[in-house]
Amino acid sequence: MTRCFIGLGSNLENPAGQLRSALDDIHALPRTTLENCSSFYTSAPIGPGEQPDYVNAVAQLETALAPNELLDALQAIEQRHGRERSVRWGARTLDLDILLFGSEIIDTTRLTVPHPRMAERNFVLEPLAELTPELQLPDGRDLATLLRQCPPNRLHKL
Ligand code: A4P
Ligand code: MG
Repeated sequence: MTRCFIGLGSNLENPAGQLRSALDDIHALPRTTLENCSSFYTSAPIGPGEQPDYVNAVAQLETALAPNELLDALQAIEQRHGRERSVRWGARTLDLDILLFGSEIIDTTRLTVPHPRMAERNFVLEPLAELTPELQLPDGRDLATLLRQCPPNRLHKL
């Protein structure tokens, strides 16, 4: 089993409800246990145009799935939540990102892990620190340092 962290985000159609039901779906994944989930946070949108605020959280899993299988499963959940991919960083009903997959470093056409933008995003780092304040990234950087260096962005615990 591998410990992984998933970033959840939504800013359309009852975002907190989207996250709650996504957690139920993750809980039901084969060969996977949902171990923990952070608080939910509202956060100012990063991306083009006018968009509603996001609700973000981080979930901790143990999985026997391979990284690609986990990505397939998460994308299937996004699809069931009516996710439409049109504008990059555009508004969405549900976004599930693999933040960390054990201590693996993955760089394929489909998958980059650790998630390349997590270090700049307090809506990822804060909830992650709630779950594992002592965490070190596979490249040796520690979460506490990244949090101190992270650019500020409006964030409120729900
Ligand atoms: N992909 C590569 N690596 C990964 C990974 N580690 N986890 C590929 C998940 N997917 C990964 O993703 C595009 C492709 O990335 C996938 O097909 C997969 O093969 P997508 O979900 O279709 O598109 P996206 O999410 O719009 O693009 P991107 O670049 O992944 O966006 P981000 O970085 O996820 O940012 N502001 C706030 N406040 N809160 C948010 O949650 N989220 C975004 C999305 C922008 N602004 C936000 C938030
Ligand atoms: Mg995404």
